[in-house]
Amino acid sequence: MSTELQVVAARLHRVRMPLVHAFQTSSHRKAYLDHILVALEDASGAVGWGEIASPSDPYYASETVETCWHIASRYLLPAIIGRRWTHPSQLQADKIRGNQFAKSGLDVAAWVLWAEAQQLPLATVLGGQRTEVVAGVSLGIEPTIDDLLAQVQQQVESGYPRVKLKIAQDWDVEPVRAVRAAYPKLDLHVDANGIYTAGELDRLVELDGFGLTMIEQPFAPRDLLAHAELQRRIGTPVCLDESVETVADLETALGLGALRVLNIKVSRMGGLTAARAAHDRAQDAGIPVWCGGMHEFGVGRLANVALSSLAGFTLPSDVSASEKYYARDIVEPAVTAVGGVVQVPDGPGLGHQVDREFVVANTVEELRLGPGQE
Ligand code: OSB
Ligand code: MG
Repeated sequence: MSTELQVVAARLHRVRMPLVHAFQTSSHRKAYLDHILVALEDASGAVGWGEIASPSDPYYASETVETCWHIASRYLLPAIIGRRWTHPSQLQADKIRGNQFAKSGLDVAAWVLWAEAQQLPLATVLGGQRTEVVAGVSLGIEPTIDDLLAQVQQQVESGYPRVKLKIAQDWDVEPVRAVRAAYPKLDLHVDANGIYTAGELDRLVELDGFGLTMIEQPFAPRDLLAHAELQRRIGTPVCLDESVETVADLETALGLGALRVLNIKVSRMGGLTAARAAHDRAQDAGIPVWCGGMHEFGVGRLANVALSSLAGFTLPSDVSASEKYYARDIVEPAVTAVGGVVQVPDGPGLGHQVDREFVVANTVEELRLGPGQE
């Protein structure tokens, strides 16, 4: 498509929403989230929305909400405002190192604008084939095993066919044993968010006996050799999340035998452009992929749904229905799942309306950048 687009102004909204159920990982606990919505305004008057879904604190990745705000307003937006472009990939901020979450919000907004300009669904312009995608749920660390079993029961009863459990040294073999005993056939996997060290490899080998679909990111992001060593010792596939921020990271991990499954997050990869490239590379290498999540609000969630429509996303995603996370979402209608299946929207762009009034009502900070402004 050769229609020319030009972002003439942009807005950032820092939006705060409480979670329905507080979430605890191996590193932190959250009861509400602040994400930054990005609105890119085209010369035609059209608006493309994206979401910077960075955690508040630098425990999952190195970014925070404040660093994303700084990078987006000081570097990323000034570099695109006023530029003419015909494809979102032309707006990649290659000169700026890292800062994937900040980059992702702008990249998604550009893809949405581009899809809307063609009156096509985001999934279609990405090359997605599926009309529906299968979602699983990610469950945090709970105060007791009974609390965890109640969470698993609630989600399995809602129809989700796959459950992922967050684990840490004091919450691994026992909760996995309990959930496995209660659900012998459930598609179950665990995610450590990098909390184990190479010296604790034997503890992870113990998890090999529970028929898990995968063990996600047991070791620190840069410790690819430990992942490769574990993969040599167990039959359960090792899945990487935090370790892969670029396609080059994936290449290195493949070369080392550090993974058999890849979690692709739009945010962690710096946007849909790079997420799609990682999907293509994994598909070539015969590595199954699935779409991870960051508790996105509706905008980021719909970008995840669109990405999940690509052919290589053969495993259930972490892109559950809005209601698992938020009492009310910022898109209308909210994202729903029936029997764990989410429909890929067939309307233009995101395919759902952004509820601007609700966004404004939940905005705690706002910035507008236009021509001549820094
Ligand atoms: O590692 O996948 C992760 C949430 C916050 C930080 C890291 C992770 C997660 C999740 C949530 O697992 C997935 C979801 O959006 O449901
Ligand atoms: Mg993870």
